[in-house]
Amino acid sequence: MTFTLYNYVLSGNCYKIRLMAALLGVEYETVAVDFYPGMEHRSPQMLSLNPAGTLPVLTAGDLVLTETQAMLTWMATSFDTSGTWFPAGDPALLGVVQQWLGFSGRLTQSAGLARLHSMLDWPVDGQAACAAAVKDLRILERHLTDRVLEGGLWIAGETPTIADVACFPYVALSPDAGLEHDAYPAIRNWLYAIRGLPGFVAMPGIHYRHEGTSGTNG
Ligand SMILES: N[C@@H](CCC(=O)N[C@@H](CS)C(=O)NCC(=O)O)C(=O)O
Repeated sequence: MTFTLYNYVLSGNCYKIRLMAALLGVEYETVAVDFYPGMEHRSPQMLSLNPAGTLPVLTAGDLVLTETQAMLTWMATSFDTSGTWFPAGDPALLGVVQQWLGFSGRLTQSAGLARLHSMLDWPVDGQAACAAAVKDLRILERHLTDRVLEGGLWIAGETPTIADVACFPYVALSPDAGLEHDAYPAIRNWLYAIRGLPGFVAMPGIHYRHEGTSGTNG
């Protein structure tokens, strides 16, 4: 079974799906959507798939998913043979994963909007989005610092989960909105670890761990 991703290459949310597919080694098809300047995500055809008018959209047969967190859950439970990306058998760990999936939604509304405002002049309050993004970066930095003190590296548990994939893009892309990572050593360490995962793929603004290895694992 494969799936189709309605995709915009500069979208951090679309990238979450491309990254998850690459980490799981899953093949899929893409339909390019001209998000900017075409605003094609709000075309009648796209609104009939996703009335919310957002990207990404994932289809697999009759299944239509319009929320990134649901897509990551579906992909991990459908394609991950290790069972570690979505630890369904460990209620406490799964609770933490779900908590940080929720946090990834906050990041879309903070760092994601700050970036859209900065890059595409998106009509939102850029200062408010940046302030919210700084608050979220500090929350994540504190959490990842605690994880390191516990001997951990990932957001939840001993291996990367869909929570890491969900939180990664808008944190990695925050310099696009002028929010550098100098003050966040634990975040920098975590970003570096994700960029080194087997199968990792880059996107504009997020490079491979070792420059010069474009297209292959860093
Ligand atoms: N809750 C959605 C949000 C997705 C989202 O905000 N996508 C952005 C692109 S990265 C978008 O389509 N924004 C267009 C808009 O809000 O008009 C999800 O998690 O998939």
